[in-house]
Parts: sequence; C-alpha cells; structure tokens
Amino acid sequence: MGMDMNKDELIALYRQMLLIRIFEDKSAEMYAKAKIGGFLHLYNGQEAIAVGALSALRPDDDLVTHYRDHGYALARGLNANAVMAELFGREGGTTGGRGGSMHLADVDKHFWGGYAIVGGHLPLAVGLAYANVHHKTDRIVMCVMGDGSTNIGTFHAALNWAQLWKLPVIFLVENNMYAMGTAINVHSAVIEIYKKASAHDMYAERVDGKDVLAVHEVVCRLAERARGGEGPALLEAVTYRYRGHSMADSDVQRSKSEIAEQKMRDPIPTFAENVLLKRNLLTQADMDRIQKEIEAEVEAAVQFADASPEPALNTLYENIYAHPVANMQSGGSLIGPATLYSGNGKHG
Ligand SMILES: Cc1ncc(C[n+]2csc(CCOP(=O)(O)OP(=O)(O)O)c2C)c(N)n1
Ligand SMILES: [Mg+2]
Repeated sequence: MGMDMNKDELIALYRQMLLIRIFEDKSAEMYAKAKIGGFLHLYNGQEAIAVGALSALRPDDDLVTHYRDHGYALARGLNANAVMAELFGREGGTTGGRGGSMHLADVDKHFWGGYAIVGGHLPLAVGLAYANVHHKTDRIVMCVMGDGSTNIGTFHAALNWAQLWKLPVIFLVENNMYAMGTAINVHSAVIEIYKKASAHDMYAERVDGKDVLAVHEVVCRLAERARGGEGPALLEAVTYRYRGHSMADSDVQRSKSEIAEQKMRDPIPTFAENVLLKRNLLTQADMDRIQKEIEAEVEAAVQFADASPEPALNTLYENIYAHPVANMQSGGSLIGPATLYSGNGKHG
C-alpha cells in the first residue's frame, strides 16, 4: 500500500486492528480457562502500530519482533486458526505447537519470529539486512522492540553496525511507557527514545503510535529510504498497553486512573470515528456487522485450536534440533537429546 489509501485499504486497517483486539481478549479468556499455558503477553491498546507499520511494507520484507507478537503475526497475514492453535500448544499451530505465544513465526511469510530475550533479536535483524544486501535483494527488515530493550547492550551494538554498513533496517520501538511494571523515567535516562539513535548518527523519528495512519505514513517514508540505500532508521511509536506486562502480572505499579485516561483515546474507535465514519466509508451498521464477523472468526479459531491434537510424544524433538545432531547417534524414535539427558553415560 502506498501513502494514500483507498476505501478498501482503510477498511482493511480497521478490520485488522479489530481482529487483533478481539483475538487478544479471547486469548486472555482462554488463558484463564487454562487452555493456554506459559507466558502470554497481550497487545491491547497497541494495535495501530503493527497494523500501520506492516501495511506500509511489502509482504516479503523481513520481520523480527519481541515476544509481544500476536498482533504482528495477524497483521502479517498468518491464519488466526494457526496462531490460536500455537497458543494452545497444538499440532495445528504456526510451529506445530513448539513455540507458543512468544515464538510465533512463519518463514514463508518472512516473519522470522517473536523472541523472548529482551534485545536478543536485534543482531538477528542486522544479519538479515546484511544478507539482503549481500544477496542483492531489495527487501528491507523491520525489527520491533519495546522501550525496555533500548537499555540493552545489543541495542547499541545493532544500531552501530546497521548505521556503519548503511543496512536496510527499520528499528521500531513501541514505547508503551513501561518495561514490565517499571515506568520509563525509572528505567531509562533518555525518555524520548528516538534520541538514542543520535548516538549512532542514525536517522530517527517519533510518531503517535495510537494513530494508524500516522504510523503507516512514516513507515512508508522510512521504508523507501531504506530500500533506496539511504540506510537504517529508528522509529519511536508512543503508545500504551491496557493490560499488565503478561497475564501473570498483577499490574499493581500503574494507577487505575492512568489506564482509564489512556483508554479515552483508543486507537480503534478513534480511527473509526475520525476517518471511516467521518468520510462516510462505513456506517455504524457496517461496523456492527464487521464486529460480528470478526467475533465469529476468532470463535472459529478457538474451535480449531481446541480440536487440534497435542503433538505426539515421539515428535517431541522434531524441528528442535538439526538432524542429524552432530556427534550423536539415533536411538529408537527419540533422537539425540533423549539419550543425551538420560544419564546413561554414553555422552559424558
Ligand atoms: C535479557 C532479558 N532480561 C530480562 C528479561 C525479562 N523481561 C521480559 S520482558 C521485560 C520488559 C521489557 O519491556 P519492553 O522492552 O518495554 O517491552 P514491552 O513488554 O513493554 O512490550 C523484561 C525485563 C528478558 N526476557 N530478557
Ligand atoms: Mg514497554
């Protein structure tokens, strides 16, 4: 999509944001019912960033994110059934139930995954961008992270190399004002995150992360720059997450009034009112219908996930280790690691 979007493209943005919102609310419900285990970091409130950013990229541009990744998976066009099944840890999931919430991925869609180690994926994004240049493709890389990750050493290492080599990467920082429960002014000396790019002489901008069209517009420009060989950029999108850090977080550090105030300018109804209704692109009845369609889509994803089998025990190590595992012999149906950890003395 270019900068000026037509009616169908604008409605698509709305549908995507609503899909993410409803999908996340349903995921919270499924977590409470113990259908989903492990960690679950939800994206409520931040939808305009994933949707605005990815609609400005090509589908074959590479994408790497942190663990708050469901919105990116859905906006990249991964099937909601497969994403929900992955959260359920089932065979029908995006990676056969191996990764779960924090590790959604689809290599065919150039989505290289969510990563759990804060800042750990930034050097991978630089490597992907280097590979794109080396192989003479014009694909660019989008690397998504939170404000907290900008305090990590790999942030500076990655920015330095990307700038030095003029690599086609957009570093997108979702500044939701908190790293877990720690407010930005408590965890970072520089609270306007985009300024951190200046340490590496990198071009940077700050955008209202609740405005899907503003995010789309700036990412279009940064993508064009990067694709044209002008090098990397850092984009700070200022936002707020409505839920605690993860479903396991009691969220006691943030005041109820602050959260309520942030919800007053919700990115989804704001876009609906200021753009879709105002320009007569949709009526309230159209919006009600879309809401119902998406609720049905998410409900179907839950049914699909629930009907999908648990991965079979004898596939436990499939797609986990490279085959054949170096210096290891296969014994029975479980390859390598089963013997490695069995303490049978074979592998010292
Ligand atoms: C290297 C490392 N340190 C600590 C953690 C634990 N941890 C997980 S998420 C997180 C906060 C990150 O906050 P931010 O980058 O702002 O992202 P957000 O969750 O707000 O989207 C921390 C400290 C981790 N996963 N990795
Ligand atoms: Mg944060």
